[in-house]
Amino acid sequence: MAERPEDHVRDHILQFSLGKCALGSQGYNRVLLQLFGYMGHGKSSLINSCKYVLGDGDYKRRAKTSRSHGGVTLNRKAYRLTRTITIVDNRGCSRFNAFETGEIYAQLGNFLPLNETVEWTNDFETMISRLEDSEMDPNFTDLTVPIFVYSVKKGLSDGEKKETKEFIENCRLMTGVYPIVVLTHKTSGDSTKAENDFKLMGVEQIIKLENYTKRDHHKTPERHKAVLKFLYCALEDVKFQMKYPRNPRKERIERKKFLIKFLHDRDIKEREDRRRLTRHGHIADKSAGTGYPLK
Ligand SMILES: Nc1nc2c(ncn2[C@@H]2O[C@H](COP(=O)(O)OP(=O)(O)OP(=O)(O)O)[C@@H](O)[C@H]2O)c(=O)[nH]1
Ligand SMILES: [Mg+2]
Repeated sequence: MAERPEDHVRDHILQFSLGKCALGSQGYNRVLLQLFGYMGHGKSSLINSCKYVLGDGDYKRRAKTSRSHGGVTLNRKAYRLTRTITIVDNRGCSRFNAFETGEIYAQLGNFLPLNETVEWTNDFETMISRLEDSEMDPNFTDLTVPIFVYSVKKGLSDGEKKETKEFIENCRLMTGVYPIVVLTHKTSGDSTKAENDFKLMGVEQIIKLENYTKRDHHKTPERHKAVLKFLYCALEDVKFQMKYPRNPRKERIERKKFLIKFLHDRDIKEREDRRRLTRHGHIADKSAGTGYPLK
């Protein structure tokens, strides 16, 4: 049977090695694709799609998916895609304000261990104590690419756009790369509008696709190509970053500084909000806070 162009892309992904980058591996030994997004937008399904497209076997639901509403994935779990690439599933967020995202920035900076149940917390002391714990076994060797998964079925409100823009900008500050946006449910909504919304937020790579699911995993060339394109783009991003000299240890320290400042500012704001609300006779509501950038 004649080789199809997508077979070359698949081989390229399967054989990708950091050692073959322009300046060698520079101390990294793994590419970590870390998924984020709202609950039920297709993060776990994207992992299953990647495994399906890169493997030779049947469709398997390796990462557990939800029926519809989301909130199914609670732990952060890593799945090995190739010798070099690992993809990380994550708990979906209900919002992307400062109170939800602190945990994500700690994950992006590789300050939290993989494959462990981690209680999400907003408490400043607990977060700082976790950062200190991470020094026991510091991770300098993972090169992280953030992936924001968004279903075009939903549509972003103005408030969500503002929060998401700040989140995306902070992801860049934490990892050095703009997140790649994967728009799922491509045929169930206005994907062009969603694409434009994310472009306006500064996102450079936007992949529109229809995930393979348990209910519908009939292989089609377009679906296959879109999933491969997503992985190919992530590796192109990695190759670009690796053209420049990097210092993983120094980068980790810079990220830690960002994170501590973010957590500190958030704590102060939370206390102020609480004081103000208590003064007015209301009970403070953490989820009512707005997002603010790391800078
Ligand atoms: N038609 C279609 N269905 C999808 C697509 N992506 C996900 N689904 C379905 O949407 C539902 C939610 O998908 P999940 O992959 O569980 O979403 P998630 O983001 O992991 O959800 P949480 O872990 O709960 O935050 C499941 O029923 C999937 O089968 C897609 O691109 N197209
Ligand atoms: Mg999930």
